[in-house]
Amino acid sequence: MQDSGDAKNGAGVFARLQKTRRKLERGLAGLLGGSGGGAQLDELHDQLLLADVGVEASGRIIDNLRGAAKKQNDGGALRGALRDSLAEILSACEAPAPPPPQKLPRVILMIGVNGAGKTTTLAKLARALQRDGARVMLAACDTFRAAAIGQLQTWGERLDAPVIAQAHGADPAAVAFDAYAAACARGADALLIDTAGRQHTDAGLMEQLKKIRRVLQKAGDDLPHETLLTLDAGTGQNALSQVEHFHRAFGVDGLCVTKLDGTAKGGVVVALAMRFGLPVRWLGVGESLDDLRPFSAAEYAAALLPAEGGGAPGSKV
Ligand SMILES: Nc1nc2c(ncn2[C@@H]2O[C@H](COP(=O)(O)OP(=O)(O)OP(=O)(O)O)[C@@H](O)[C@H]2O)c(=O)[nH]1
Ligand SMILES: [Mg+2]
Repeated sequence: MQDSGDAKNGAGVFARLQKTRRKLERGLAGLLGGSGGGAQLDELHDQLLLADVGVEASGRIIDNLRGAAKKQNDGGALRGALRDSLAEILSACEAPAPPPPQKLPRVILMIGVNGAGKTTTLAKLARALQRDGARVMLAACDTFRAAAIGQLQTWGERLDAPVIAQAHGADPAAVAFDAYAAACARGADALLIDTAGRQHTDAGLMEQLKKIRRVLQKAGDDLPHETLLTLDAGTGQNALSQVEHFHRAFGVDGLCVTKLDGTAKGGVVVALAMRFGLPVRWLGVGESLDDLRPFSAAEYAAALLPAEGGGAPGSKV
């Protein structure tokens, strides 16, 4: 799948992660200029926690750095070792794109708590697929919130993609089934299914999602081909409990982490990598259709902590 122009120009994740990067840099400035001694490492540990990197990942990073500091104890080496350590943890989230399904359309189910960015990410993903030449259809299975159907229809108009919808309050599983039939009949390459958001602890939401899946599976055992959980990076460590709940109660194939442009909590992706190692498929870096980036561990680590001098590294980010 192609990247957007912004990312190609080298201003992708790197440019949009500036709030998190600034916070990390401010916290680390004194330390990274120093010798990497014990007290400095304790201070660094605190700063990593403040950047939402999480307890487990911060502990692992400090252990790695303690080893590195014994061999080479200047600030530049410490900085490089810290970035390598972030990249190593983040690499748990890198996964190849899922293989093409046996039968088109590819069906992607978007799930997540309310306001996480599911619908916006679905629209961005539709745009990315279209850019690769796919004919995309959308299914309005959030029949819970009154305005949700109209919101998806507006995206559909902008994308010039058909939207299959029923009335507010209709059975989401019935909408999904109809949408799949329509997508098959019209020869669509991809069907993106929008769902309702509620608190992840809401048993009714999980039952509704399971019913959507059960009904889809009447048409094909492997449906949906991909279930993507959307997480708002700004929720910080709460994102971990969202993943835990959704993964246990429903099953998740990959993560979309949104709103990275507006938060200093971008370190949460490191915490997610350490705890779950689930593929991070997409990053949301703004509200417009082109503000979606594929995830790369090395690029993300370099965006969090660039080489000294701070400019965008020679990579794509
Ligand atoms: N800055 C920024 N805003 C985003 C991003 N993704 C989504 N948003 C905004 O977040 C808000 C909620 O997004 P939605 O896509 O409606 O979220 P949702 O999960 O579908 O919400 P519900 O349908 O209520 O469950 C909207 O105002 C979006 O424009 C992002 O990557 N960056
Ligand atoms: Mg929505």
